[in-house]
Amino acid sequence: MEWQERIRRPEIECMSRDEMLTLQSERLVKQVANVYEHVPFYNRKMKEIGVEPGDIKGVEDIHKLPFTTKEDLRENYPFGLLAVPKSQVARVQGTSGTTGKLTLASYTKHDTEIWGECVARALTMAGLTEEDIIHVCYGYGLFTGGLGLDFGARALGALTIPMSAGNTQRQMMCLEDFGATAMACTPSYALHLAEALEEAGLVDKLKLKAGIFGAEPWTVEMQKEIEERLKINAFDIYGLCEIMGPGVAMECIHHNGLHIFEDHFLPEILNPTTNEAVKDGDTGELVFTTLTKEAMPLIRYRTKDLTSMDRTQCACGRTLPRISKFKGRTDDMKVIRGVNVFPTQIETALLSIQGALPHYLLIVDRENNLDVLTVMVEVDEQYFSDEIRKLDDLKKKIGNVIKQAIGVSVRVKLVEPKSIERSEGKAKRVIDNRNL
Ligand code: DLL
Repeated sequence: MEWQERIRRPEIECMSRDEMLTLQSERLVKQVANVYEHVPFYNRKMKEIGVEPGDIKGVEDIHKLPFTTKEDLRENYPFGLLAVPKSQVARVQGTSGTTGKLTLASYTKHDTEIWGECVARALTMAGLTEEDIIHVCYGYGLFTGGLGLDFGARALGALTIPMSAGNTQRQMMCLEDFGATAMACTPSYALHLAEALEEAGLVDKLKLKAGIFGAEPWTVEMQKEIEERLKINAFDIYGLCEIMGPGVAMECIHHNGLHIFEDHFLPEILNPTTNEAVKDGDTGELVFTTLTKEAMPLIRYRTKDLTSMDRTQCACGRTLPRISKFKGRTDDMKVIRGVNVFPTQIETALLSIQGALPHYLLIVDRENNLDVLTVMVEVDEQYFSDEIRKLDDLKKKIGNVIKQAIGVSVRVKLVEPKSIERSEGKAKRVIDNRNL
């Protein structure tokens, strides 16, 4: 398959750095004046630190502005952060954390149009056009995955199949019958679908060429595994409901980081402890200021997502900066006996071992005041039918490779294929039984 370079808005996506800074600065100055006047929360926060709209002359002044956190959204739930009268809110979307209230985001009609446009740019980055048939199996509802991809596919003019999540048998039937050329879901569900399609002997009957996968962290190794098994080109798409939904950043066909649509979302990468900007290439927390959002603009929103910035020219011709694939969130990080561990490090280690399957679960316990990390992983059926020695050897090997990767010993529990529950949306990879 030939992957043709397509750029939906070259006048924006290929702007010079100076032009982009001018555009962002104009938008930032307007947005700051807007929130100061219309959002009591920001008016108060800015007054508290003695900053007035006139102090913000361009993006170089961004560090003077206060941060916004998820807790601020919770405290102002549901409509406390609106910058427009509620009658102008056209929809709400949300995300359910593991506990407590929803995180809710509001959008005007114009916001949803910008959202569709950003996702259409993202789909174009994956080489898709109005000729494509896009099978959307992200959930539809308050979660932004289904509707976000739907808005984007519509703006692109492609044929949209609004499947929503779940019912794998039906997904497979529709993928085959409607001749989808692209599909969109979480990477963990893509893997589950790949497994089911292989068993049904359907992979070669499909016309799929691209997958638009995101909403959860996944490694390059997992990306390759999905590409090989589904025989597609897999693209990483990023976003969060507070800022917009999917389509905040997206990989192009060169798979060299995710381009941020920084004409709408001004990115910063900060050291999460000192709150200072880190150098390009260094990992830090991604922080966004929405430059064009009408209903619920956010200033310096702390995403807790960890990544690094690359401003070098991409082979696709876009000048939009790229962020690296996400290592995880600051709150996904587990401290095991004093060592910081991300599930993605374990995923990379597991996928390098022959015999280990890409289905795993991490369980953290505390025994006699000591943290114990158990890695439960599915392995090839043959290890259970062959001599026990092979199973023991594989277990040792997995333990050693993981110890090398993360620096702490783990317990390894090998289980048969399909023992670990498959996910239809965002996968739950970690169970932490410690009462921290
Ligand atoms: O997950 C939006 C989305 C839908 C993105 C479909 C991509 C595709 P929320 O439910 O608000 O929104 O969750 C946002 O998910 O802060 C990240 O921690 C994580 N996340 C989203 N995309 C990626 C990705 C949607 N590509 C939270 N890689 C974010 C890693 C991701 N993590």
